[in-house]
This record gives sequence, structure tokens and C-alpha cells, in this order.
Amino acid sequence: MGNELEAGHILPLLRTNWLGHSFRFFSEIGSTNVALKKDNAKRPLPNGTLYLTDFQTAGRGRLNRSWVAPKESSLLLSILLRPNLPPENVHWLTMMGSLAAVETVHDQLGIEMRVKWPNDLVVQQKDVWHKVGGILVEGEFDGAGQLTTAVYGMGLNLNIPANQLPDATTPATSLMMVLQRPVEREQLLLTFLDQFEQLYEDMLGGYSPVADWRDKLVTIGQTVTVSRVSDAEPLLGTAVDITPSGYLIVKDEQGHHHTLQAGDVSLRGCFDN
Ligand code: BT5
Repeated sequence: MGNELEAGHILPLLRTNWLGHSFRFFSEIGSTNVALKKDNAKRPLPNGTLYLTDFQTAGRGRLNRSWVAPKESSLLLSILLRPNLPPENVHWLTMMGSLAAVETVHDQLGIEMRVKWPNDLVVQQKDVWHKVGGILVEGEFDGAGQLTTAVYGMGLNLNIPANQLPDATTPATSLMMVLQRPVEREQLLLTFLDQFEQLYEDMLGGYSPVADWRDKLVTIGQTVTVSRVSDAEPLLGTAVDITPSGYLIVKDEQGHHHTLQAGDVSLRGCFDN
């Protein structure tokens, strides 16, 4: 039996109108985000092109961090999109993609996945939020700051056993660890693509994912430590809200409000420990 995520197996099962119709599966690759960006730069690829792999040797997170997952354990994918989002809405793609993942995991597995600002997918285990996935959107902008081309990258830990989970800042887990049984990858992928396509079309039609995303956010109300690339000292405070663009508002110990953009910030919450 071949691999259940190979193109020959997945393509006939797709229920989407366009997402994933251009599809490549790699049994091993450096990073799906990097490969998709490079290939698209050489020759423009169709909107909705999907790259999927079973193993990354140089998986990437934000701020030059890495994404690590054992062979055949995860969903590791990148999607090429041309959303033309105005500057104030560029984070909508991350939000909308996390909502698609949250809905998929709920529908397929009955697990209540949540979001940790700005791009983590988390589940609660023994009262502690554990990281089960992450999103990395990389984009190209035009002169007016509009997001013209974007690569939506997502890693979701499905079948990683406890002894192979990465040693990470936010404790890591997998959906298998939550369910105590292995997760079937193919159905999860197909449902995710359906949800993603629907929400993406809604977003281009004017739907703002902000309110629904905020409902899934575990960060509001948490005590947080914020490290900014530009500052030597971390900022301590409480996450109080997000703006309509998805920036995080943190109130420091003196009562001052700070509006933080995802691009240059790493965040630790009290729930990390
Ligand atoms: C992310 O970055 O969470 C975004 C990860 C995106 C990965 C996907 S996989 C497909 C596509 N191709 C790529 O090359 N990337 C995308 P960030 O918030 O910076 O989190 C990275 C941090 O998460 C690391 O520094 C570790 O602490 C932790 N980490 C790494 N691998 C993990 C895993 N499998 N599960 C949980 N945490 C992990």
C-alpha cells in the first residue's frame, strides 16, 4: 500500500473547487514553505497550490526558529495564495487558517483546539495549554503594503508519541496523546482543505475572521512576558485584547497599554510553565 498522503491517492478524493488541485507530495524536503516560495518565484504556480510532506529536514517557525516533527507523524503543508489583503488585514490569513484547523479538529476528532496569539494551535492537557501546531504565513507585499502573494504554512502534530515530542518553550503534545489513539491523516487533511477553502472564499467576500478567532484565543486575560526583537528588557503585563488587525494589547504593571505586532514579538504566558 502506498502512502495515504501521496498525490495519486489524495487528488481523486478532493472535494474542493480549487484548493489543492495543484498538489505535490514529498516524502522528504527541507521546508515546504521555502520550496513553494522558490518554485513560485521560478514560474508562477496556480492559486491554491498545495505542498505536503512527511518529513522536513529544515522546517521553519517564526523568528528563525525551527519546526521539528518525526517522519510520517504530522500534517506538514504549505498553500500558495494570492489574497490581495490590505495592510490592516494581513493577519487575517493566519486567523482564518487557524479557524479552519480548529473546526477540522473539532469536527473530525471532537477535540477543542484553541489559539495562542499570534500563531500557535494549542490543546489543554491536565489544565496546561500544550502546543499541538503552528502556523507560519510568509508574504510578498506591493508598494501600498497589500499582501499580494502568501504562503500559508502549517504543522499539526497528529501521531507523535510522548517520547518523541520536541522539547519546546510551550510544552508540546500531539492529537494522538490527547485521544490516546492514532489519528487518521487523510480524512483530517481532506476536511481541513474543505474548511480552508470555504473560509478563504468567505474572507475574500468580506467576512472578517477576527471575532471568531478572538473567541478561540486563550491569550486574553493571561499574564504574559513579551520579548521584542527591538528591546533588551522583556515586557511583563496582562494581555487585555486584540485590535481589529489582530495586534495584541498588553497592559503593563504601570497600567500602560502596548500594542504588539506579531512580526517581532515572542510571547510566554504563565500557562507555559
Ligand atoms: C510556528 O513557529 O509555530 C510555525 C510553525 C510552522 C511549521 C510549518 S510545517 C510546514 C511549513 N513549512 C515550514 O518550514 N514551516 C511550516 P513558532 O511560533 O516560531 O514556533 C516555533 C517553536 O515551536 C520552536 O522554537 C519550538 O519551541 C516549538 N516547536 C517546534 N516544533 C514543534 C512541534 N512539532 N510541536 C510543538 N512545538 C514545536
